[in-house]
Amino acid sequence: MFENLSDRLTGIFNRLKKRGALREEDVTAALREVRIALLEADVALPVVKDLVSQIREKAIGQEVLQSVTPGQMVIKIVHDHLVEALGGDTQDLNLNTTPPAVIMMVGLQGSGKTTTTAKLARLLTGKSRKKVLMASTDIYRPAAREQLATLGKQISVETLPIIEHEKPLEIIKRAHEKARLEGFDVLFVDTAGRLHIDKELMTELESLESFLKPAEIMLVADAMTGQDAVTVAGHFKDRLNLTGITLTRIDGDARGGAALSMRSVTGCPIKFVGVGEQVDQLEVFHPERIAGRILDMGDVVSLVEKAAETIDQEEAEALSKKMQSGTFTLEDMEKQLLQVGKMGGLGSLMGMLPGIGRMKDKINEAGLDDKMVSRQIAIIRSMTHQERRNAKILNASRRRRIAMGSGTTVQDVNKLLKQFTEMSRVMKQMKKLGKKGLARQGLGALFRK
Ligand SMILES: Nc1nc2c(ncn2[C@@H]2O[C@H](COP(=O)(O)OP(=O)(O)O)[C@@H](O)[C@H]2O)c(=O)[nH]1
Ligand SMILES: [Mg+2]
Repeated sequence: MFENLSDRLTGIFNRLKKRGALREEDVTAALREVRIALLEADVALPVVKDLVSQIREKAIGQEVLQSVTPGQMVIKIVHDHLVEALGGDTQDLNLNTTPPAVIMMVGLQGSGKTTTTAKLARLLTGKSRKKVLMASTDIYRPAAREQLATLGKQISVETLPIIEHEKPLEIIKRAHEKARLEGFDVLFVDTAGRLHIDKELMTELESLESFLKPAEIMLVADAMTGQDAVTVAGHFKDRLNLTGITLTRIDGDARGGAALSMRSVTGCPIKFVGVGEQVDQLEVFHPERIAGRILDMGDVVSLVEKAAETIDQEEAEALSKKMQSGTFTLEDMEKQLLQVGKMGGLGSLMGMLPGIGRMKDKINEAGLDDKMVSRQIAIIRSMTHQERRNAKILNASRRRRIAMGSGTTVQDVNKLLKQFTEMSRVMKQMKKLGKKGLARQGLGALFRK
């Protein structure tokens, strides 16, 4: 089997002794590997070309963070770019129209339209408590409409009664009328597919679209289709106003390249992924998961992220300004404590940062553990905004109230305030240390007794 991308990039960058900014020739060498990885993940060639040139522009000249290798840095840059290319945030169904909101499902035969229709209907009737009607216009495949009816029974969602010899346009007119008269919120139209794109089908779908004016036209595509995905998606996009994509069979061993291709060719967000045959096996699309799958790079991204957060230069700078103006508050301390949590707790933090690793003994001595961190956060959260901004007003009665509110003792509150004072003091001293040292030292101050 292939080595994964991290191994390959680490190999390339092992030759490098010097750290600092990523140089053009190193980036070029790395991107050769990235290109192969993308092609292996079944991303279509034109899409790969685009991605690689965009990534090159971003990577050259980037500073390599301390505590990660240049290879890891490149992977992080590639990963972030893929996430962006996949559409960044997750996206919901658009039901924002006069009811019934019509959701039209399109795609090749066997892509998973009927199954996905039922999955989405189940989602909407369940959590969102919508009144949902489903109708199938697949008059070509025997028993295609019965398949939807059976699924409907299974999930207790109504389907349009089947009338023999009705044409697709007649079916949807009847469905729309029923939905309107009987106060349905959402109408799913599960359309017919073909094994390949054909003119006749496209014309039919266009006429359905112009009658229904759907709030969503969801392209359902099989994640395993790889390269073909681009052509298919392109054709649908040319003829219909696609608004979203559901990628099915992501539970198979496809590496997710189809997702990138689809997204790039249609410009439509991927909204859901099918993760199995059962009606509950549908998930909201998460770009990071697919990006991770495409790059097959294990923990590298989270490692770099953690390192980046810890020595987040901007944050350190902001903090440094606060120090200088003497405005470090309990709110800032809470932010720092939350960061510890985000980084996977103290244990994983210590493994990652040499600066913290050295403090291990002190940490043990102080009896500092993850539980203590969440207790401290609870204490700060039990304070009023005024108190968080001005710790000086915390008199005995306020401290008693905070202890009660956070389920701790007054001793705990006192201890936290002592740490806060100590942190402020240490931070003032650290001012001269410069940006990089600051964030780390800020945390370090927590570990003093
Ligand atoms: N493993 C897996 N199978 C799926 C998924 N979605 C659909 N299928 C299966 O794919 C086959 C075709 O699905 P169907 O909904 O009938 O496709 P349609 O022709 O587009 O309506 C069925 O056997 C489904 O159970 C999925 O996300 N994962
Ligand atoms: Mg079907």
